[in-house]
Amino acid sequence: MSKRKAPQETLNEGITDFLIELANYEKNVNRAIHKYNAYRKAAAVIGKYPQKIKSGTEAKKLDGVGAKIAEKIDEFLATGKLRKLEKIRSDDTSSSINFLTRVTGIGPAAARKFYEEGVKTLEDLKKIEHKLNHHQQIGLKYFEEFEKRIPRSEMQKMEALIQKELEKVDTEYIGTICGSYRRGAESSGDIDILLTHPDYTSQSEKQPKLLHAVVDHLESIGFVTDTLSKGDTKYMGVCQVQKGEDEEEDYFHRRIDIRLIPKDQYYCGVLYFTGSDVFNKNMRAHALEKGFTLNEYTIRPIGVTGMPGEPLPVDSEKDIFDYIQWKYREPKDRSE
Ligand code: DCT
Ligand code: MG
Repeated sequence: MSKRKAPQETLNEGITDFLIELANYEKNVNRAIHKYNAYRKAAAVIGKYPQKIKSGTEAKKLDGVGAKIAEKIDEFLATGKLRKLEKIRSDDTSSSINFLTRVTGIGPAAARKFYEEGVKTLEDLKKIEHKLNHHQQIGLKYFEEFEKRIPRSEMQKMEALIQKELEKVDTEYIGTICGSYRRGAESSGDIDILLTHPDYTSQSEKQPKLLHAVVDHLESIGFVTDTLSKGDTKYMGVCQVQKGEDEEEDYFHRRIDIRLIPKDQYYCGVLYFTGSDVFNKNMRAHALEKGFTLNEYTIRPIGVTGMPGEPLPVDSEKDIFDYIQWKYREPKDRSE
């Protein structure tokens, strides 16, 4: 999961930017995940709105924009800023905690703990490096590089490389790069790969080797450079494209996650990890209305007792849309 969402380049980017800043504040400093979700939902719906918003009242007509956000939009339109944000930005606790959570491996709770111990800046973190866990140490090592978004051209290069190398390990692998890249984004925060193999289903034994063989191979060719964590089904690490002979500058180190998913759960996984997170929430809510419970693994009908039944068979993303009687939406149309 990437730490920072791309700033939106839309008609209403002033508004969407302040909503995303407020969302991050609620998540990182207050650990108020519902408020975080509410701000992200409002930012997504306003990001797609095709006109320049002229008032809070106009925005309030959109699903996900309530009275409080409408008020903030009015203040922002009238003054060009927001007192609440000005206050948050100038508050030492909020700005320090917010900053610390930008390091991968440091979540809201760890950030608050460091802050209470007097650790507030990158320099402070470097001084207590020995106290950081391995994940956090790598986060610190590549702090500046991980902050940089990955241009689509580089994502395409990595996709070609990964598909080629997967084929070398075993021709039967199926791999998909999900996340914002699959939605067509011009830049991405990280690389989210979903991997499956016909030999591996939710009924078969665990097969961590299927994941580790791929990781080891990507490491052997110098593409994977560091490991943050390596489980049976989820790998988190760091990769880097090797520069060509005619290229001057090194590529940046990038965050890469690889998940091994049973074949029968693959398309629920692809759907979930393609996102966006706001789209996923809306789709899950719609599924519930139609009597299904949907998550990153399965879609199950909810019986009269309210208990979810057995997972339904799924062979494509479209199957999932069909079950809940939703018109299929291409990845590029899944921002909200
Ligand atoms: N996801 C979700 N809910 C979350 C976090 C993630 O549904 N709370 C899903 C949707 C997107 C996918 O996981 C990958 O997450 P990110 O990498 O954080 O999102 P992204 O859309 O790929 O954005 P970015 O370009 O910043 O990586
Ligand atoms: Mg991503």
